[in-house]
Amino acid sequence: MKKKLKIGITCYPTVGGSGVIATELGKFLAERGHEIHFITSSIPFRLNKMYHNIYFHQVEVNQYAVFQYPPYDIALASKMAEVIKREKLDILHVHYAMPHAVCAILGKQMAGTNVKLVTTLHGTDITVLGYDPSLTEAIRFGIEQSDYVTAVSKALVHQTNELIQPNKYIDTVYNFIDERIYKKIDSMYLKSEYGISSDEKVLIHVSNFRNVKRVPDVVKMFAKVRERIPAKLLLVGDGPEMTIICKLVQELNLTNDVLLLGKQDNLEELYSISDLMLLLSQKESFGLVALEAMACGVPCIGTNIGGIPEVITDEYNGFICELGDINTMAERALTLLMDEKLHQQFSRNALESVRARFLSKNIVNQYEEIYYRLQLEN
Ligand code: GMT
Repeated sequence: MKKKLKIGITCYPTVGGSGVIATELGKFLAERGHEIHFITSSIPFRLNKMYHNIYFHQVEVNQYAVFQYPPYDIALASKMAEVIKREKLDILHVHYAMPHAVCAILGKQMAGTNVKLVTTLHGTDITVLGYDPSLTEAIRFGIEQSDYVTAVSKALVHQTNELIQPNKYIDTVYNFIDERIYKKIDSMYLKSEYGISSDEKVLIHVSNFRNVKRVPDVVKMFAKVRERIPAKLLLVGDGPEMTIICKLVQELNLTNDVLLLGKQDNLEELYSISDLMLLLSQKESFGLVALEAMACGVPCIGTNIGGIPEVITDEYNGFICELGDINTMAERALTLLMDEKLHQQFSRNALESVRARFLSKNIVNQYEEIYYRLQLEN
């Protein structure tokens, strides 16, 4: 029998795909008997159940008058060192090169042990920070000094190599969802609660409403669909673009047809009443929300950007369109929504894609194998 490992995990614990993946991975690993130590600034939001072998170590960041900025990075490195030593960690798996991999390298040095460092790149650390020349060296350092580096899509591996040019192999390990939660369920009662009639098609977009998510494109594209068929758009989430979106919805006379639902838990209930998911981003290393929707049998329309075409397969479980081409997006949406048989086929294909390529068991196996391989190097 293989040794159970002691694994530290650091991520941004607030809402966001990277925090979700880090937390779900920790939970799955704990179910396999490993001992998991989250080292984060607050309890990861998906850690909503007691596990006897999951521990939480809070990074306390104090504000001192002498510092212009609170020293999060140093406080994190120091906490990592403390946990690595006291808990005798075998692995420290950090999500995001900046600053987490760099903090982990420092924490490992402080601890003076041979803990193995795994870094997972999620996107923003490369697709946004990677363009900032003041950070390139730090990102490269974080990647090169990690014992193993993964990225959540082939596109992100490619982009990292182009932009950062690290002297390091980067493996692709796709994201996953918990299929026990993300599956089609009966939540039809929600339709009547939201005032959606049975002849209306439901489109859904879920994001943090940052500029890169192109939510205005979602609304404009929906307006074109709405001109042809009865439909409702569910906008789920909140963020900096919300005010612009509210205005746009009013300008396009869509207030009765666009439901601004804000941040929501239990997304599977919303996906289960949806006919189509829209992910029209201009930056997206993976697109976890598309995978969540697909697991509930919802076909998707996505842009030809980053890792999206690795999740949504054009003309199989959805459609891939060029960024900003809202006319084609609307045409593709109508093709699918007006053809019941095609929609059913795409819906089945979406479920099959999740089973074939993103099954949690297989993805967690991949991470576990990486950890065990690194142990052999000790
Ligand atoms: O999409 C965001 O803005 C949040 C960000 C995050 O840190 O959670 O998401 C990134 O990581 C997710 C999980 O790997 C990916 O599904 C998202 O595509 C990626 N976001 C971007 O690349 C913009």
